Amino acid sequence: MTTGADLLLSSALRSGIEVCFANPGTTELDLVAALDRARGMRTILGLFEGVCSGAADGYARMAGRPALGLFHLGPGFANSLANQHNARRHRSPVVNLIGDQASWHLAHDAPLTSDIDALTGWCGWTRRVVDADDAGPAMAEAFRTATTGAGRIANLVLPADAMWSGTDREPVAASAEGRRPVADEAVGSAAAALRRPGAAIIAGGARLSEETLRSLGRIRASTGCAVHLTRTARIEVGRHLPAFGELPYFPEPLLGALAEVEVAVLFGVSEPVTFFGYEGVPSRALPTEAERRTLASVDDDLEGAAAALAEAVGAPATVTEPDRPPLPDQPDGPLDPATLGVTVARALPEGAIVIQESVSSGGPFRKWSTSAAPHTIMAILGGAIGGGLPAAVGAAVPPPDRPVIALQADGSAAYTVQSLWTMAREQLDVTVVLLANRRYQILDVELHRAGMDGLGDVAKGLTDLGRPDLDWAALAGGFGVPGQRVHTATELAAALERSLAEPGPHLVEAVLG
Ligand SMILES: Cc1ncc(C[n+]2csc(CCOP(=O)(O)OP(=O)(O)O)c2C)c(N)n1
Ligand SMILES: [Mg+2]
Repeated sequence: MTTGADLLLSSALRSGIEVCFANPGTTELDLVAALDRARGMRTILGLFEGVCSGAADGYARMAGRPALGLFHLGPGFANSLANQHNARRHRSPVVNLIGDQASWHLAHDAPLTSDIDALTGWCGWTRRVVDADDAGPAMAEAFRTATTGAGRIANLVLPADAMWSGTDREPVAASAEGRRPVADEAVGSAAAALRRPGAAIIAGGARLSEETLRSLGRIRASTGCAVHLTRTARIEVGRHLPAFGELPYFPEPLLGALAEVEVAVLFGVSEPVTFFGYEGVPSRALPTEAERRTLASVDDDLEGAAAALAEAVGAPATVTEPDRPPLPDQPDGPLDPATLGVTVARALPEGAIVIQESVSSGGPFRKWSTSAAPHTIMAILGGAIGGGLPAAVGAAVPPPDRPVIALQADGSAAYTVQSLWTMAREQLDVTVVLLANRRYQILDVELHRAGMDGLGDVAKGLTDLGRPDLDWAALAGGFGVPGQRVHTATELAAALERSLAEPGPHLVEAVLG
């Protein structure tokens, strides 16, 4: 017999979904059985739902198509929410499957019953599957929703009886809706803006490809405009591409970087705002009087728009980019963000994927990344920490196999540490560089900025992760990932070389002074 669960999965497969990050329970057992029968679907267990949601996000960013997330009713899905939030900010295409009580059992308010719609509405589109026959059309609609524009989250709520009942319907294939082309008027308006003094392109959003970045380089070279990047969910980086500065995180340098802008061309992003509101500091980072013109929104065809703008400003096909500073020699001595950044930039193999949840320690690496071998950087834009290790899991899954390096702050790693086990079980090629500063450093920086650094032991105890120190090398070992601890830049360089040469996951605990 073909069940609703079979129809759901065969429709997913027909639409090109090949991976499911799952943490099931009793209401999902028919899906578990159907996954067993679904040829071509790689099913990966996560030991916490935040691992599954973050992995689906990382997978989507690298593969450019959705994976499935599978969750156990409201409580299971609730555990996944912080990384659903990040996925929403990344505009990742994701299809979530959320089991629910059998339809006739719902009214009895059994222990695991809850308001699932209240949770799914918070992060995306939602559709409840009516019965087994509806499973195919529902999956097709979810797929189209998830793949509209840059991408979004589509949630399917699955009553257990709709999954176990039989159906004779055929699977429904859906195709990606994709991005919208940019209108000629928007290109013309941006080209006119770039002829003015004080013109700047502000680029970022879901994805900046090599082709897009080369077009931006051509535009900059021929118009002399400034190009500022916001942090981007996925960006190609390296000495083979034009280098653009990334806008600073803290408000004062952010506002300073944009102070001279008279006309801003927004490309894949809305106008930049400060991460938080601070008393007396404007939320909008561009000068009030600066004109804003949108060339392309996050859902638009950025490659096409950038190429069209390059033509419109009469940019030559190739331009000479300014010389890139060579990477410094391998440093020695204690590890700090600066020595770590150089060491990692030097060690990057061509084609690496760098997951950056480095929080307060990542600046120097990002600076040197533009002088390093060609690689991809994925940041965590939503600001919900605990996205890095799960994203590394997801990024390591789609072919072609590319080595993943997770620059991972310690406090954030502790939220979703179970990711290490999935890396071990799936033998994913991930090297975790665990940035062990033993504190919530960024909160100390914020306290200092707010003039609150003289606070007492209670406050200090809320940003200090010591007493006891987390033993990351041992934790990794416990989850099945070979771990080691290093204290100097030379030791880190040697550990990276070994980890990157061997297949499978590794963790290097880099103790920062
Ligand atoms: C889900 C979630 N919980 C809490 C926070 C608040 N928060 C932001 S940064 C941070 C500490 C980060 O510490 P760590 O990962 O060690 O990075 P470091 O600041 O040391 O570089 C916390 C608790 C958050 N952003 N998201
Ligand atoms: Mg820390």
